[in-house]
Amino acid sequence: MAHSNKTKYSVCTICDIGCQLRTETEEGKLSRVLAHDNPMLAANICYKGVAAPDIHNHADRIRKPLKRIGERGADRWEEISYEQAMDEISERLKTVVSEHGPEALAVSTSGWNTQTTHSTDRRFMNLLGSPNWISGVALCAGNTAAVNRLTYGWFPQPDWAKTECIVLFGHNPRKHSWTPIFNAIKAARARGAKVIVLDPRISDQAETADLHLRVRAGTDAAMCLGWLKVIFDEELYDKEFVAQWCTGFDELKARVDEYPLERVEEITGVDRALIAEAARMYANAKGAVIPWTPITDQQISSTSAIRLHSILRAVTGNLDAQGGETLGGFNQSYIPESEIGLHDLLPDEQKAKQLGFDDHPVFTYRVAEMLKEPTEKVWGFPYADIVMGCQMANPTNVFRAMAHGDPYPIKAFIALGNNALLSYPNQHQIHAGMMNQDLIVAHEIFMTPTAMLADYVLPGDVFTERNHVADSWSWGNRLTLSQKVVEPPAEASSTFQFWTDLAKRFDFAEHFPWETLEDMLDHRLSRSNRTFAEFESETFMEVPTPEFHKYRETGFATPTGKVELFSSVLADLGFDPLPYYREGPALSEEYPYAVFTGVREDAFFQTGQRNIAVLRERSPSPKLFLHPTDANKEGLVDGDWVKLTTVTGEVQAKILVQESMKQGHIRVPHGWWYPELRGAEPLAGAFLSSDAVLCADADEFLDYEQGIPHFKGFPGRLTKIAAPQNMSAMVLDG
Ligand SMILES: Nc1nc2c(c(=O)[nH]1)N[C@H]1C(S)=C(S)[C@@H](COP(=O)(O)OP(=O)(O)OC[C@H]3O[C@@H](n4cnc5c(=O)[nH]c(N)nc54)[C@H](O)[C@@H]3O)O[C@H]1N2
Ligand SMILES: Nc1nc2c(c(=O)[nH]1)N[C@H]1C(S)=C(S)[C@@H](COP(=O)(O)OP(=O)(O)OC[C@H]3O[C@@H](n4cnc5c(=O)[nH]c(N)nc54)[C@H](O)[C@@H]3O)O[C@H]1N2
Ligand code: SF4
Ligand SMILES: [Mo]
Repeated sequence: MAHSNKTKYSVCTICDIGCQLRTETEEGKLSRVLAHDNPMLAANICYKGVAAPDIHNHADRIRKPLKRIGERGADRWEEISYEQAMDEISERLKTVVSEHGPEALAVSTSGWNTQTTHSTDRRFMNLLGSPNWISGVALCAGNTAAVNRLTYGWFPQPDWAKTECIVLFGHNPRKHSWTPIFNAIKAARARGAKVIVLDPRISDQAETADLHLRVRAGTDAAMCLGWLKVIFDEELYDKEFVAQWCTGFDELKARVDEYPLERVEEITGVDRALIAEAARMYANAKGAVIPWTPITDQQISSTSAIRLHSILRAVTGNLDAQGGETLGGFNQSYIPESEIGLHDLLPDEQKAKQLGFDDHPVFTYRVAEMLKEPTEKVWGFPYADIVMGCQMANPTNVFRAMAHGDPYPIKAFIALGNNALLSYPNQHQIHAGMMNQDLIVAHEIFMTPTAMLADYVLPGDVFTERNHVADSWSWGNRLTLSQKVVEPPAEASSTFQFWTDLAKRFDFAEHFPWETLEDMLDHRLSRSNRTFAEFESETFMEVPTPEFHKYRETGFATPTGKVELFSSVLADLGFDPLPYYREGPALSEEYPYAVFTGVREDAFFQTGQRNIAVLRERSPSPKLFLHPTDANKEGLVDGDWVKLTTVTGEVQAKILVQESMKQGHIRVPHGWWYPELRGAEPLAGAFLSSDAVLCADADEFLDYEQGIPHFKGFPGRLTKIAAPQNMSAMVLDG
């Protein structure tokens, strides 16, 4: 798609869906961010994107490297030069490596906001010898990608343009939450596509859905088994595809027979007739999709639930099919992140030290190595690091190693564009782990609670201050131009620069041959004989037309070359090769409510933007949703403050009584801290209202195969408290 040279296009990274937006500048500063001028893309903007100038020009942006001068976490700093910071970081990292080995370095990042390739992290770590890279995507699309590979070797994307039926397992895109997906669903509905929503609440998507199944939180795997029961019993599956392309049908069928609808109704709380109706609607549609959802990424039966989505796609003939879901493979004209990462350079013995490798291997190197051969055969390169999620360490194992040295110590921790303290389960353990480090570096744009715990805080640039070509996280194969429109302030720079400058100090310079970010983009575009400058002048976006049924030529990228209904990889690892339902930790008199985290807030992305006035005024305080019956029982009314307690801790928040909530359930929001309490409360109130305080990561809360925590329906109790003294009027009134 060509464009006029005057308009600048940047990919918004305030959230991770990456809308391409237009930018305007005034006197060298970003002044306005606007909707796209291409009518197909013009609706893809939300008020966070519009607020980009408020974020990028904010007075509190970190502009100079900071070095800790007080106790760790005391939030006292001196400004130092970038060169001094990099020299000291490099020396201290060398000391950690010489005392504890290279695996004592852990890096945490979610990659999309720092944008300039997470694979430079991996490249540096692989050269150094550390496998311990973790990411928020372990609880998001990254782990889904890894689990999808078990069944058919890639992570598909919905064919939004042609689908006739959309199934949303919780996933609730809205005008200001993943706007492009919201728009895609809206357009499909306008064409007549049906929407089925599975959600304990009457969510925004549920309100307009054709069918709404109000599942009990955490029971999605059981629901899918019920759907398969109907689909098999009523012979609604694609027999030809199953016969030719799937292994393990009989074993799967026997497993599914263990889930008659009476049992599924009992587990999920949904009427069996409605379960059957939904299964039929999905299976009978000529092209149906189950778009990715974080809901099944974050529950105790996560691996089974994600596998069941994969299996449903396959047996109904919706895999790699028009109106169903497409398997894209690597973009052929852009060197993928997977290649930049140099995963083949990390020795096997270091890969085997990756935390999680032994006990929860599904998204670690252990499975990546098992899938290497078929991946190379089908997709042309052995390491498919889709959505950054396919060769990660397990976060819980990493924080245990940081806190307790078990099974070996992690002593250096680098967080890049990730507020790690609040972004995984069991915040107390993360905190203990961080307090036990010899070196912490945070690459950040604002002073977050995580950055407050660092030895060095490096000022990050933002998406309007660097060039990039976004590759849909190696998931789809669209290429999207993102242009630098202003200079970064003072000494702010990219994570690419950070790794390049660290590599020089470690004698890895030959593997970091690029002087500038644009050099690296030139390298990545060299496969299609273009430079970044040429790409930039020719196009703003390349969208290859999806191809279907490619497996007929190549087979699937699994060990058997087929869709593995019975997973040979899980069998080899000693796990149940067939999907199953596992009940989460039981509610009790002491903890009578099923708590779930999530329901993203329109105004913020995850733990961010609480300091941006135009956004914060839309959502001034954290809210727990409660059904009116439960509120009555607890003697609570709207606006009361409560303490919510679980086995790992307690947080405070306001009550929002909602008819739309499911009885017996409580919603707790993600990511709350109070930038305005910096100086008044330790770590700016990071422990006051953060969901990570409540989420346990003891074994009985973890999915077996991936070690993913149960965020959907864990036990908790409520106690009414007085309005807190330390909060501002904005929080108390809002
Ligand atoms: N407890 C708990 N943990 C969760 C979740 C949950 O619901 N509960 N959700 C999970 C999910 S779904 C996801 S996607 C992940 C999200 O995890 P992340 O995407 O890592 O999100 P945050 O942890 O909020 O960290 C983003 C940080 O990046 C900074 N930042 C923004 N832009 C830039 C930039 O351009 N450069 C630099 N250097 N920094 C930047 C922001 O200031 C912010 O502090 O978290 C997961 N973790
Ligand atoms: N404004 C804004 N938009 C965002 C984000 C943001 O932080 N802010 N984050 C982005 C990211 S990284 C992600 S991962 C997505 C997440 O966004 P979504 O995929 O929409 O997920 P949530 O908003 O957490 O929850 C969606 C629904 O799941 C329901 N639910 C809770 N427990 C269960 C369960 O056990 N089963 C089922 N079936 N449903 C359940 C909830 O009631 C809720 O209505 O949002 C993206 N969009
Ligand atoms: S939905 Fe909003 S925050 Fe997310 S990328 Fe698009 S404009 Fe940015
Ligand atoms: Mo996410």
